[in-house]
Amino acid sequence: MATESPREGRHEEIEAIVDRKAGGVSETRDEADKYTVVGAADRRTYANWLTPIEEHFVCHRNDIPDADADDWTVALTGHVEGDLPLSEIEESYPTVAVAHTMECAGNGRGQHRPETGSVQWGFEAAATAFWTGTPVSSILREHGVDSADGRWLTAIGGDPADGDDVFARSIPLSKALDDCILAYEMNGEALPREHGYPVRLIVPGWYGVNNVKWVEELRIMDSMVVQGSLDRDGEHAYWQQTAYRMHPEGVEPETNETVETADTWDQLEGAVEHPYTFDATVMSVIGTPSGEEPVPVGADEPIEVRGVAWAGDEGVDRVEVSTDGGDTWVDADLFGPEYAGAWRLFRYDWDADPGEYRMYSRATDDRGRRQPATISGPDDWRDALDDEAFPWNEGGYAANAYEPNGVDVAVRETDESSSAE
Ligand SMILES: Nc1nc2c(c(=O)[nH]1)N[C@H]1C(S)=C(S)[C@@H](COP(=O)(O)O)O[C@H]1N2
Ligand SMILES: [Mo]
Repeated sequence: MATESPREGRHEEIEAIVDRKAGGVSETRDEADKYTVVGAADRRTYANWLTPIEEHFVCHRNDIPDADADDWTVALTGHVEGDLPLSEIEESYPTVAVAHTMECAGNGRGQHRPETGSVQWGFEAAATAFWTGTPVSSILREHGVDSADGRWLTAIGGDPADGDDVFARSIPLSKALDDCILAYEMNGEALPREHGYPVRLIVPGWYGVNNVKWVEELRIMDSMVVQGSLDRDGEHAYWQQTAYRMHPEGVEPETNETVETADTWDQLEGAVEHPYTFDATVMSVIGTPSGEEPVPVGADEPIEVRGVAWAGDEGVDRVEVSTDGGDTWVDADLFGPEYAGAWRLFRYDWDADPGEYRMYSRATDDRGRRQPATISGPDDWRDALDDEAFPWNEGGYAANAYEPNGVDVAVRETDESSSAE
């Protein structure tokens, strides 16, 4: 199992990433430095649809493998067999680009009270990029797989493990054939090493952990990964069956070979005893006003409240904004690009008088599921859902409460005498 001690070199690596990111991201630590993590530095990242690489958060557990695109190969195993050099993936198959809102399943973990372990993210571990690559379906069809038949695709990262665990994640083969890609570019540039160079899996709308970086093996299986599934040493199922599962304190989640639904919220409502973090739960963040400085307001000039909202495999149906701490709500307009698996922009023209305001946004997905107000205490588990609260869970996963993401904004009268006209 992975060790719990901080590792040499971890801080240097984080500093190097922050340097490459030109200050667009900030360091976020977990107490034992087990993860390499940096998050978006600024709420204003969430006022825009496309997240520049420089502002895209980073999160992984192990050291970044020393990789060379020229001799990187992805092994096809399980119900398929083959070795795919990266050059063949790039040249022999169609090239596509997909938009994907990547959200770490631990986004919002820092809002759990009492605190849970690991990286104390606020809302800064979410971002939207265009990823260029090859459809998984094109590769698998070529190898004789063109229907899912209830099977699973397990992607394995080439990152050297800290302990003896293998970074392996399984997704339903139906999702993989539907819209997943093996990506080798991000926002039109070669994949940066911290984002998975030379090739990673992109699972549109699904939590970051499913988007395996540095992919070295794709395995078609009858079940999701359990111990013994892989032809290699070590712990196979840690990242699928133990970590990234939602459960109350002190509970060891049960191992499953399959689940009746991959929808994370349906699982949370009871379909699976201890849900897997698959597609993202409905969520929104206000990007501007950012609350960092007072907003000047003149007569008849509304303030544009702008942000982003996403809902995993679902569409965003509605975003409401409150400027009075949740007492009253108004509908915002959705606008801009509309891609499955990526967030929508929202805006609301706010006629504000000078004063101090507590602002919230809350989104509803197209199945009518709305962000809860708060995160419950540790004893409630699923019952929290009846009280419009998100269930506190020991790993701090999939949180989407709106109150902890609110922003305090001061509105000030424009000083007419100092204006240039
Ligand atoms: N091989 C590998 N892939 C990985 C991880 C990892 O530790 N190893 N971390 C996952 C997690 S938890 C997240 S949130 C995303 C983050 O992707 P990003 O760093 O490109 O934002 O990568 C995922 N893919
Ligand atoms: Mo993550």
